[in-house]
Amino acid sequence: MGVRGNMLLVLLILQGILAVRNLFQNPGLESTNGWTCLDCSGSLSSDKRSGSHSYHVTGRNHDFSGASQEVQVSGGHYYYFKVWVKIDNTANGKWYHDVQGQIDILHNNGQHEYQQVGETNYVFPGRWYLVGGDHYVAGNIKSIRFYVQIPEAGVNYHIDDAQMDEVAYLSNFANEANQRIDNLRKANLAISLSGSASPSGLQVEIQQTKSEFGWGSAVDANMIVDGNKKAYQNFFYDIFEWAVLENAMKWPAIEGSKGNYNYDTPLRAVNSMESKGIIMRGHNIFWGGDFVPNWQKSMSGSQLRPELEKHIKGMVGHFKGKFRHWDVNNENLHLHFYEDKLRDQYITQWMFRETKKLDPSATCYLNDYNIIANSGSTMAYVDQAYWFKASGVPLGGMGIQSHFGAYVDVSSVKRRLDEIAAVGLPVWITELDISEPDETKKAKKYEDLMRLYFSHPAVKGVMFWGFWDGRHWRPQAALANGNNVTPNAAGRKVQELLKRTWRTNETHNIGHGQTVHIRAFKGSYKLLVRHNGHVIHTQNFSLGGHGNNLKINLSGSGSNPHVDHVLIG
Ligand code: 9MR
Repeated sequence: MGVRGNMLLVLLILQGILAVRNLFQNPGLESTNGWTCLDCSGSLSSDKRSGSHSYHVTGRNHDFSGASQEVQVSGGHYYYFKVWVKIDNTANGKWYHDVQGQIDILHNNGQHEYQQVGETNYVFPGRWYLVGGDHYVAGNIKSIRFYVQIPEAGVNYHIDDAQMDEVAYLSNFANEANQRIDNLRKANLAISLSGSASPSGLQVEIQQTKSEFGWGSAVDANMIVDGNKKAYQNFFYDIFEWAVLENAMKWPAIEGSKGNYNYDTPLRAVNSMESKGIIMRGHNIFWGGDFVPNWQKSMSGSQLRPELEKHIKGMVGHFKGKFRHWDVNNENLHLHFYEDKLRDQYITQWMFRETKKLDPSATCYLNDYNIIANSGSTMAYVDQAYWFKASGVPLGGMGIQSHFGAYVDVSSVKRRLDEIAAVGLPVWITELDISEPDETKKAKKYEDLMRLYFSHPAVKGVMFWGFWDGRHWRPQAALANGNNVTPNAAGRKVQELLKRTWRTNETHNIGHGQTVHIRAFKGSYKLLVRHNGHVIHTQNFSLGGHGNNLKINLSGSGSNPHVDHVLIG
């Protein structure tokens, strides 16, 4: 085989590795082959998302009536299902619909099990939306049928560009993740020594003072400044560099009764943490559902509108410049209080634009749940982000809450994260907790998820949603317990990872003309130069993606050297 033949072979092998096999038959919907309309009529339509056709579903009599395909799977694996859906019309009394990816699992014993793989719950007629998610298929099954469900009968829809594949099982997860961590989170540092003096007994030490990757926690605005809560504060400041106030900035806390404001509580906490070098996220300006202030619940849309404007100005006005991120309209994928009251599907986009206008240095984040702890809303979240981007909304990042129960499976979590990362925006894990009563298991699960997040190129930071069982919305998820805020096994593991495993603190002997090479975690550092144990120089430097060279220039005499300067860069 010639050079060209070899190259072709390499290309073919690479393609085989990179291409995700599509397990749907006729996924492009250019014909009706393989697809069946269950309790409906299906036909080929020229209204397409790509190619020349889509599959049109009409005559739906039940919620389950819809486009479907029987698929081949084997038990003991996760599968991912995705499809683009466009609805034609709305049912009486509705102005948007919930579109669900469903599977009908036929067990060997003849029983059917119906499972939802994911839902996109804010779907308006006339636009293509992504729908789907993953499911773990247990053994003992005969067949599986995927279908697209809408709770209301009579809503017609199109589907196009379907994708189904097996979620890769990560048998070597920790090693692969550690390799990625080394590539992504570390850089090369060289420290060399030259100059007119050439003493012996020289040492260089680097101490990492900050991490480029953000590690933080939600805190209680009162406890973080309360003189009687030192143990709480010590635990926090010992390992975290980022904070978010858990509750004090929510609208009901800021304006519990109309016109009476409490900005003091959050401001006191924010100013105190700022003075200690903590970087903060702002959570949140708006939050729908039951989380709006009570006084708003009976208001009309036209009464509410000026309140929204006043609130956004008040919030951003009081905190401008203090937050790196704003959670603009918390959980808006699921909660549509303001959308419904104002009957305006674009109200969240308006909130983003206003926030960015008033606080240009802050990044505006979406923040939502059921994105990676399960796949209920993963595809809906991706879809929303594409929509915001295409509409020119100043969306700067995707916040993923990450509230886990005891079940943690890194393979499926990684796949969901990959789906989110495909949007191309920075990702923050905004509210990590794992509610697991067994302390040893909890430690391992936190370690796995932290390693997964730290090793993922799209993820820029992780916030824990609290750490102390005396102040945690799910005390079994806490990292520390009791009056002394004593770290439990999970807390000790988190301390170990953040203070030692994923930080660089090293001391090296160095001679004249020598260079010390260190592969170090990215972040901020302090350099100390010692002669016979005495510090003769300290200097701060930072280590980013391109690495760094520190050139120490010594003068003075062999017995009394001093550092002239350190050339950085
Ligand atoms: O942990 C928070 C809890 O103390 C509050 O009572 C509750 C209502 O304000 O909110 C909890 O935090 C939520 C966060 O703000 C948004 N995502 C889900 C969090 C847990 O419910």
